[in-house]
Amino acid sequence: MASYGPLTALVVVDMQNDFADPAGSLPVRGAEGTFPVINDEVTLARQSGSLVVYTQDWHPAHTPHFEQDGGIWPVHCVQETWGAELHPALQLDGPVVRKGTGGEDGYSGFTMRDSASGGTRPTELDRILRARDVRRLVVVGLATDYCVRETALDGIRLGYEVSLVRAGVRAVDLQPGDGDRALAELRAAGVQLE
Ligand code: VGL
Ligand code: ZN
Repeated sequence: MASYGPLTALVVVDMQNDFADPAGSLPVRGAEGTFPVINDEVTLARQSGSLVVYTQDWHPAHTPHFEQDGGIWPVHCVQETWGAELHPALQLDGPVVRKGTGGEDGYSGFTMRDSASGGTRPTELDRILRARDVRRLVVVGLATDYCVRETALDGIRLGYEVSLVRAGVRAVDLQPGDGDRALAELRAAGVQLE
């Protein structure tokens, strides 16, 4: 378990039906094993006075993020559909930050990338954390090699101290080893692996 206090926030990344449920459109292998770990972290974080904030991939029906529109992913987490809902087994006890809402590509909980202009714009996440004077993030969720990776790296870039609970993440592994490579990269970037 990670340690918590008022200056730490737990960031729960994309625990949505399409990723976390075997019936989802982009199921992450082993995701069911993260629920008890993440729910325990949520409980401890809240008991310790930490904010818990959840990210939610929230795509329009067409976006360059999807294979059908020129991207690489099957259709997933489409706004207002079952697949985009946070999984019912997840303990929900804090604000939800949506990303990709305007059809942007990209994976971070902090920023969204406009695939036409290449520019990025921030989500609400950094503002929510700064409003609470948060200095340290504990990251869990899906998927290690995409949204967890990008969110943790952006956290470091933005000046947060960042920890990741290994038992609370799983990888897509489009290429075998992607998840392990992401963890090594995160460690090299200064993320503490717990
Ligand atoms: C994610 C692939 C596509 C993620 C989101 O949450 O890691 N992966 N969209
Ligand atoms: Zn997505």
